[in-house]
Amino acid sequence: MTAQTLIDTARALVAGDKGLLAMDESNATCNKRFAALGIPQTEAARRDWRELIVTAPGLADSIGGAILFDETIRQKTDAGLPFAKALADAGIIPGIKVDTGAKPLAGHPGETVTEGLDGLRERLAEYAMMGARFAKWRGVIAIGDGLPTRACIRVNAHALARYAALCQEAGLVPIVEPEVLMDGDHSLARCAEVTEEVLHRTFAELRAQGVLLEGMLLKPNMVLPGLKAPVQDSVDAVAEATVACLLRTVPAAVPGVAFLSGGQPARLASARLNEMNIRFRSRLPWALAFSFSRAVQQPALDAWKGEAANVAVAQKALVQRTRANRAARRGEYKEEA
Ligand code: 5MM
Repeated sequence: MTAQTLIDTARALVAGDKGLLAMDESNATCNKRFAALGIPQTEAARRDWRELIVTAPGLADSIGGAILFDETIRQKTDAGLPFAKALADAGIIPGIKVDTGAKPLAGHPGETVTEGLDGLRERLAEYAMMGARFAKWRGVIAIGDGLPTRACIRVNAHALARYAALCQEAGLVPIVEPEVLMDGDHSLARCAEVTEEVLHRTFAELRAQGVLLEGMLLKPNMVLPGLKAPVQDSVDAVAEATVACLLRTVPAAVPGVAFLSGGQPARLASARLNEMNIRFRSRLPWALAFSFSRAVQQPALDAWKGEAANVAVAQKALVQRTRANRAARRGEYKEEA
């Protein structure tokens, strides 16, 4: 596997103003979202939901890559195609979430470290055989009283870089996702401070471990006030703070930044991405894209409710959100009725 292949894949994932679709919820997370709507929490229902997504007409117009979960990459469509093959046939690059989750960090109450490095080399080889061309790993950083600690930032950045190096060795493009959570009542300024520190440490580790910046993508949070913050800043202020933070921390060699949505309302996430691209796109060294899960899937899941009769309407809702976000990449998103 050459460096050029990694570079080509990383660029292809964000080419044509498209973004990524995160459909890599672990069973626990997927079941939680199903439970809220009274959908059975079974492997069959999860497969049905993923089939609805992968076969949605027009999905490939706005989505360059889709991130699968381990269970999903082993499942097939009704037509008998493995999901990774169905995506590739549609022109969407298949990817895979390879972390095994955020676990309590010893000696640091309220903080986690993401696990999954043991045996990762072998798992990556298997996923590559199944058709995956990129991978994803999420480190989680909480803001709170005395949080995050330096230790939490360091261990998560270190793990992200070890994962990224292993991915590139296996020919898979790493999506590096250090997520600063929205939970809490912290201000936009505090989120900016923490996100800047986390990204600085992450890129220092990526450099220390020899990760090829041109052959990776960054999946960060937007810089936002906490969900319970008394002041909820404007779209404009969020766009400015987010881009300022990225310009201070993300090397120009990285081809793309694809945001997570983190629990933002779907339309607000689109509006914020749109504002960043309207104001800054022409001056930025990297593409500003999206890698949303909830902000793309939730309206469709609400429409589906686990009923076969609702598949078409749910697919329309899904594709509508992907189109809205592609428009936001161009700075052409219009507020929806
Ligand atoms: C932050 O979560 C990622 C992006 O999703 P949102 O746009 O909804 O924030 C997402 O890819 C996440 O990593 C997956 O949903 C998997 O989460 P779990 O916790 O199930 O591993």
